[in-house]
Amino acid sequence: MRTDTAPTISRHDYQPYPYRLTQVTLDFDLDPGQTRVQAQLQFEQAATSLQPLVLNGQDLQLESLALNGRALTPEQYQLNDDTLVVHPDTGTFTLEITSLCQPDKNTSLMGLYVSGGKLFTQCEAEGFRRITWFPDRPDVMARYRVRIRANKQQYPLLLSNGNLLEQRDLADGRHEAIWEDPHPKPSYLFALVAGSFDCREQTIKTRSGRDALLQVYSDVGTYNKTEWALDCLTRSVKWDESRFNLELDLDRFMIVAAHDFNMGAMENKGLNVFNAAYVLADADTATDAAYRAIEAVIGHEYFHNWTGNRVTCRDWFQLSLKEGLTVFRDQEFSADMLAQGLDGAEAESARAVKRIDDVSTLRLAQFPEDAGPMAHPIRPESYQEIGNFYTATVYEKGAEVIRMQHTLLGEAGFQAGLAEYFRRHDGAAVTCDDFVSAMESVYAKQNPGKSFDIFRRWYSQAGTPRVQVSLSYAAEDQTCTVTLRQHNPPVGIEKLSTPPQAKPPLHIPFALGLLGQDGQALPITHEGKAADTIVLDLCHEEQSWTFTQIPEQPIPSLLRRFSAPVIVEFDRSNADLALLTRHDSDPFARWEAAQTLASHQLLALVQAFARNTAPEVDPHFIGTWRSLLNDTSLTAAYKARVLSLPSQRELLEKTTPMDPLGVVQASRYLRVELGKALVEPWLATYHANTDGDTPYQPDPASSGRRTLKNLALNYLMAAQHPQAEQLALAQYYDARNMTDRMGGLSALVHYSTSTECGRALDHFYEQWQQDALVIDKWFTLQAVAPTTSVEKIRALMVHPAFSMRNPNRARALIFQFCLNNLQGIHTPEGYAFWADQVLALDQTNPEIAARLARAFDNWARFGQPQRDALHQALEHIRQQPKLSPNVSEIISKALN
Ligand code: 0A1
Ligand code: ZN
Repeated sequence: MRTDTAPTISRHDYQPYPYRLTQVTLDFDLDPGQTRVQAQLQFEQAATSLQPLVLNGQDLQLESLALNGRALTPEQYQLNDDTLVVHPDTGTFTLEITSLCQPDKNTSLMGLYVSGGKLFTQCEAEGFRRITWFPDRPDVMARYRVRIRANKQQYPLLLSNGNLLEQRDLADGRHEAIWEDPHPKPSYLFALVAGSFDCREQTIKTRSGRDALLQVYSDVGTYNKTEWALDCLTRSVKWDESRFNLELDLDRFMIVAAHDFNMGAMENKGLNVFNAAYVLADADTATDAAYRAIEAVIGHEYFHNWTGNRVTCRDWFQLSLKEGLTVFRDQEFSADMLAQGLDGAEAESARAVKRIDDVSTLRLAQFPEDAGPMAHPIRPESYQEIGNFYTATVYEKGAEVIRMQHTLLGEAGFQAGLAEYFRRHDGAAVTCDDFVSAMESVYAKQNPGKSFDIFRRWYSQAGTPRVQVSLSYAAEDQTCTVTLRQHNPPVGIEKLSTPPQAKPPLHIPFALGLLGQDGQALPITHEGKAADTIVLDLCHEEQSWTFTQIPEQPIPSLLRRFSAPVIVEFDRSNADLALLTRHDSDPFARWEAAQTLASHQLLALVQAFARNTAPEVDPHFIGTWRSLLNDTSLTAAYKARVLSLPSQRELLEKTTPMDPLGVVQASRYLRVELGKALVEPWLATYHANTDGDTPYQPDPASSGRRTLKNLALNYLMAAQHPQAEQLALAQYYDARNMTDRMGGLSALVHYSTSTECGRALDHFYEQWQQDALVIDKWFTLQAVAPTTSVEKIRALMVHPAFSMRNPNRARALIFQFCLNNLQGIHTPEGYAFWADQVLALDQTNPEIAARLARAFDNWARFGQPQRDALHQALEHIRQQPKLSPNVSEIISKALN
């Protein structure tokens, strides 16, 4: 049994650091086997008395230590595994530390590590302590000057944050570069990169007329794949100027692609390091989805330059301060890019596509998290391992909490609040509460006497609130009364306290519209204005609003635009949902109505299969789908969203107890039935959205058509239409872009029973074996194929192209199988396989292992036999002698 459980760190225990760090000078002598780092740190007393100086370190070998130029002997300091304590005798002093680290032994990909023969650093959240002894916390900000020395042939390029001051050759084939970053920063934003790269660059003029050099560095030979990335970066810079009034504050902004990377990308000041998957793209190798993801991640990291870097977090409990806000900003950037050149309802519908995708992600990843053992507020109260708190809650729910502030303040008010935030806090390390206060200052001006006192609770309350809706209509005086009632049941550790702690009500902006029986909008008069959509401020447990001059019994359109991260409880008939599906003028709510209808149908099928009764598909449901398919007013991108069935994982969340195999059966059955019943329109849709010979562009309109075409192909394959396999094969072999190629191959992998599928997979491998990102897709396709078993995955793991050390590859095969192949994973062998892989990954990369460990957080909600089997698999992990603190925290919470 494991003995050393990591201590729990609490938000309330925050203490300011007793010293200011005025200057950091780092000398790197790079060598993959052993790198020597000489650090010179200048400190100034910040507390009222002299206190011991505590520095963090991990996997470092200390060579020497000097205080104000005098070497310290081991009796003069305390050194243990993770801290070094020095006792300064003056308020202002310089500490010189020489230490060694071993990049090529560093498989955690935190600190300084080797990837593809190059050297990279990753310091967020606590990686800098693997580089040198340091006050590795975000509220200690300093100016950095960095000298890098390395072999010139092996590492022709030496990069760090800021500006390049000098570069020169040294003896013995080595060279050096000196970088200086004029902006004070916390250690988590430090970066260093060394190696051989292609570089694509462009000089742009920022709004004030300054020149800025934008550069994208990638593997030698991949220059042709960085055009899109540089274009995304340029658009990000322009967008932040035009929409948020924020100008680039650097002369040089660099992005570097790494093949081994734990996350998506990292916003190091002026030197972003990216997972290559979010940099490299061309028509032959990247799908439309990859192009959009690159745009989102490049935007996200760039936007951090202001929201995260200029104003940073006081401590890691405030992570959502930068992440929630920056996710909100990247979501808005992507939505604006989709709506470029459009206006009115067309622009709204284009933006809604992004909103739909974001809400789907939230429901898929965050809602279950908020209902499970890892539930935490967007500003967590405690953690054992901060790496475990880069969660959907902190990021995605955090973004929803920012979005609600945007809704409450309006665009202009939100901009004013943000300007106030920068006015107050530029250059500082602050808290979520500081952000809310800046926003509140504008809100209180707009709404005299009101505050964000209740709104603030979103930062401290876990769980997805439920909003019960009831509506009554009085024909005699043409009034309609809407009552909203909120409750937020206990989640996670809250369930352990008896009696359960009551959770106070939240401030929920609830957007509402009313439709007449003919589907037309019924304007609502609220706060003196008449509008088709109004926003109700729900601040108490229960509130009612009465609207007058409503000429008929209305059908409500609820939580338009998904105005709050809540679950709406309102019983309504499928007939009303069908009406909303056809007429709701809010494109988000319209999609929601179609999804709800589909969920009702799917859940009825799950039940039928569970009871062994004949499955039936409601002809009205098919009718609704037909009318959507034939609706010429919808864009292809929107139509593809509205006609997609809820994912199996989303549906699984709705079954009680969770019934994975029933969900698989029901999903497949409904796809087959929809395919068969609508064969002609699917076929027509397929052909109408085939772009012929036009050269590939990743623009929203043509990628929308490809998405819809591929959806049609899947329905036709599901229905075993006689032409479908030929269409899929032709699409695969003749494709002139990766979206079509993957669309064809994926349809085959999911539905074909012929040997053609295996041949196509072999052909794909042959053709793309040199391209790691494409081969990731090849592994993923097989991981999620319905026929794939544990045995097949084990066979793929011994394929020469598979490596557990590369996070992208592990995610492509292992994570995809465990998370998205319900049929394959929910078997006794599946669970044992999952536990084995968590333990195997934990030996080399605890951050990644802990993510896989979370796959069955919700084990207790499964029916038997899954529940007992999952419990056993979790126990098996818990019993292992040497778990990392990362995995240990996850497993112990799951078993709590
Ligand atoms: N701040 C980054 C996320 C990130 C966090 C940790 C990392 O290393 C383990 C890497 C990146 C972002 O939000 O993009
Ligand atoms: Zn971020």
